[in-house]
Amino acid sequence: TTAPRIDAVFDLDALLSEDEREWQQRARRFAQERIMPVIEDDFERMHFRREFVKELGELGFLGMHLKGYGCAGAGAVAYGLVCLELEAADSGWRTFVSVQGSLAMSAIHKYGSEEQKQRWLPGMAAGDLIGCFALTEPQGGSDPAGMTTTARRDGDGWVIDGAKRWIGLASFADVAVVWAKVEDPSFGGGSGGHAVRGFLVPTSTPGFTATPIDGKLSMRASVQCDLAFDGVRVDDDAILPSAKGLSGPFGCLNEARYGIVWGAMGAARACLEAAISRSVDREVFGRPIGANQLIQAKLADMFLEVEKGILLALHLGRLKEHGSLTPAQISVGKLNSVREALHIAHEARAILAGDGITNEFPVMRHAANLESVRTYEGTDEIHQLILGRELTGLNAF
Ligand code: TGC
Repeated sequence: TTAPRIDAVFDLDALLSEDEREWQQRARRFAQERIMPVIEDDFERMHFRREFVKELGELGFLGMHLKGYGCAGAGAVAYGLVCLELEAADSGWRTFVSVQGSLAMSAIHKYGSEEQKQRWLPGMAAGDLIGCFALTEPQGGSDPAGMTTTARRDGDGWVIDGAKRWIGLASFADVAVVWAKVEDPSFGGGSGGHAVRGFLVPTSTPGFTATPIDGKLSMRASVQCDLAFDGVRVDDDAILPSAKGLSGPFGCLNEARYGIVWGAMGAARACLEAAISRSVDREVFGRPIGANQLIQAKLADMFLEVEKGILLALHLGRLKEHGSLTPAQISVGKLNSVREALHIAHEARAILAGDGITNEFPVMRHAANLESVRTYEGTDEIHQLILGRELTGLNAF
């Protein structure tokens, strides 16, 4: 790996605490020793390695930014560094940590009752239980206010009907955080986004089905599912008491989008590393291709964007630690990191020439994964429009 050489140019380590560097090293070791030896094969076979979940829990990576309930209570920068190192191996594993920690566990931690937190969080932090986050629906993900999944009052419980799509890890999950519209005005019901409430649905509940989506050419070592809710009955205490309206799920998306700001830079760094090592090893016209000015210009530009992206992520992380990070700032980071990571992956593929399309190098896998990362948690265009609204005061949605 040339990662230490890339790190050395800017000495970003100097901006980190010893504790943060330890988190990063721990994640880098897991990525290199556990994920890297198997990832090409898992990607090829569309295999999600369930046994890693427990190991990630033991390392403290699950819900690591949360306090109490068995969670590590680490800082935002430490969490970001873990996302970066995991995604340098594969976006699927950073996605798992995001869905489990930033989405499902955050929802319970932010909005759950004490009983709900005690019931679910310790097992999820340990990797004994898996959670998923069911927001996006089959007709599209950009406008959650238009969701059609409903929860209606039935005696002292709730009955959920509807469908969700692209729900990560749902077929492995023990609990689903399900966002649905309620009709009962005493629970915030009515029309539009204000009627949205969250429910904790054990996946063993009759009427709940999760079907993995086949034919994906991206995130193949991860699992995304179609969900169906066919008269799914849950008790009164399944509702998240403190999430009222769409600000509930958006509060969790903020957490996951923040992790992507860091994670995508890990994928970018891995592509840059592959391009650097190839530039030194591969000879054409009697000398290493890296001795050509055109290749060096590409490497320099790729390096620039990796370093700028990590510095931006670090700045956002420090703002998050001070409690002042805004959704618009997160949009800047998510849009920039994923867009630049994809560009870097494409440039690396070009430097690797024909071999770049094979799984001898991780570059096509990262490029394919990043197409998903670009789309979920707010597409590039959604983040452009969030920023456009911030700059003009005009809402283009
Ligand atoms: P609007 O409908 O007017 O606002 C609704 C309420 O939400 C509040 N809000 C936020 N709160 C906290 N953080 C944010 N980032 C927030 N954004 C909005 C807003 O203040 C309002 O609150 P209230 O109390 O007044 O009701 O919505 P908007 O006009 O603000 O937003 C429109 C838009 C397009 C930006 C938003 O709908 C959006 O971000 N759309 C993209 C949704 C998205 O990212 N979907 C992808 C989900 S990814 C996923 O679910 C996959 S999980 C990964 C996996 O399972 O693998």
